[in-house]
Amino acid sequence: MAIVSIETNPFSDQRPGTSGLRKKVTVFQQQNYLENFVQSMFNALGNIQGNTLIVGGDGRFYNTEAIQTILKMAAANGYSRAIVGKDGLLSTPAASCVIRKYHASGGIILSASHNPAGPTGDFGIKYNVSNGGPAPESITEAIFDYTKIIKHYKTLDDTDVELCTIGQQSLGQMTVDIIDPISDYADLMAELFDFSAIRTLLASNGFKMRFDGMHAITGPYAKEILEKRLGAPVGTVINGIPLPDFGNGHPDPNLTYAKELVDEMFSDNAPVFGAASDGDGDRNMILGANTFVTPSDSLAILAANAHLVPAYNKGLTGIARSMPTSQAADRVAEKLGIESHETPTGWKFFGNLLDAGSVTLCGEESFGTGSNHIREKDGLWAVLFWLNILAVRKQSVTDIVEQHWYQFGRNYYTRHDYEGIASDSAVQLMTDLEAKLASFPGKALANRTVSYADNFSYTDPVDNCVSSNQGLRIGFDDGARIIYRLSGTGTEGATLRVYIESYQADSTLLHLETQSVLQDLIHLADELAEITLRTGRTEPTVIT
Ligand code: G16
Repeated sequence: MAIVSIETNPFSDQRPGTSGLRKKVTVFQQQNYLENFVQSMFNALGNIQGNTLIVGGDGRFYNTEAIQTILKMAAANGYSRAIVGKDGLLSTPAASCVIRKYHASGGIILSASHNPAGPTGDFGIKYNVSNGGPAPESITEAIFDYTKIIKHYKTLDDTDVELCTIGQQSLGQMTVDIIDPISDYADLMAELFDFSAIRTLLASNGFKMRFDGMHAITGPYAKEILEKRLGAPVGTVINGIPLPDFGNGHPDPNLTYAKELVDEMFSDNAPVFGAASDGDGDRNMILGANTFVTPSDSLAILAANAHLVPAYNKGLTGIARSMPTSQAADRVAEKLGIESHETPTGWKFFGNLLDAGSVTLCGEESFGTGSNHIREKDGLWAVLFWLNILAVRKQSVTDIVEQHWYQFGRNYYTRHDYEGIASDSAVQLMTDLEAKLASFPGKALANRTVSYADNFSYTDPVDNCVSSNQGLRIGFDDGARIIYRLSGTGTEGATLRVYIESYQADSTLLHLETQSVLQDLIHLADELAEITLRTGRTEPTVIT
């Protein structure tokens, strides 16, 4: 068990994206690729001697191999303790929970979120800091800087750790604790929500729910919490066994990929409540019988009803949303008289606001919602929050959504994704559009007047760090917006995301079809950025 130093050469493509480093499995399998990134993480963190590290992942292909490599390198680099989920499993929210609970100095999470898995699929790695949240840009950029100059990495010449046995082992000078990946997280959920009210709801006549684990990490968590602790009938959780290739599926909980659930929820015999989570358990999709709740509306509705839930009944301090998320939550914050923040895309931008106590709830259009209970977005938490509201209000999901619109008005909202376009055309499209923005304010377009047009830049109110180049925004005098961004999570070519929103307060116009309502803005978005002309695409790959 000697510590060995291995010579290596830098890779040029290890800059972390929106949420860590995500690449094809085959890229990670290159000799020293993972090792270089992990050593660069440790170098960027500085003094890690004697620290505790949490390690776990979403169970996708290459998870356990990566964990063995990481543990040996952690021991060789001076960590004194590693805490690892049994079988190498930890959902992203559970990892955040245990980092906080065991006062670890940080954690390494292995996941490419909702991206498909398997030998030809995607893999990913990210570092979370001691508050349980994703490392801020200052750390991810420092990691990237080290990846460009790395010459050696340190590891241990030792046998693998037994990941399947709960208990303590040693690896060199480091203690390795294999823990149950579910219980700490499930206990936290029981502290936040009224489990007794939810239990009564789930047992009540006529109430039926379905949760789709999409063969990813949340299946065992959902079975433990919904079926065991809350008494939902066995079978409530479908696709509940995590598989290394996610059953060849695409565990992205949206209307396109959660097809089995969506078909059931829009059938004649639909359950009252349906939900799904993603590969690593941090995303959520909420459905009622024949109703899809947009993630932006879901955030607003959770905020407006938070007083009904034990953990939040003393009030919220504020709400934060990512810039492209609809402005629905802002209206709730205004009514509650609390702070409201607009941050760039990426959960890491919520960390400082949560730590400072400026906000209690956060959310993103990309099916992410969470609160100050941890520092990641949390899929099952959102499901339990909705169940708690349903248990207290005793109304259907549809009624709750409609009443919300009557009270606050409706932000019609859609996202159009153009996936797999050539990276240089995508960058050129954004550059050329940005050059035109200054001429837009004051112009009449799509029967509205442009109020502002800019490239979103964010100054963190806590540490004053500036994050620029966060998406092109065109805002109109009636509150409508068109936003363009290039995704930071894809692994092939570029994905252009176009986010379109328009507000309606007239109570006779709240039940229209979203794409039709937004038709003029959708056309305008194409025309201004010349999407069809430049990409040859006549329609988006995914419409949400
Ligand atoms: C990650 C981030 C989210 C972000 C999402 C989409 O989610 O944590 O904050 O909204 O990616 O990012 P992009 O639009 O750049 O693709 P996840 O669930 O993939 O980890």
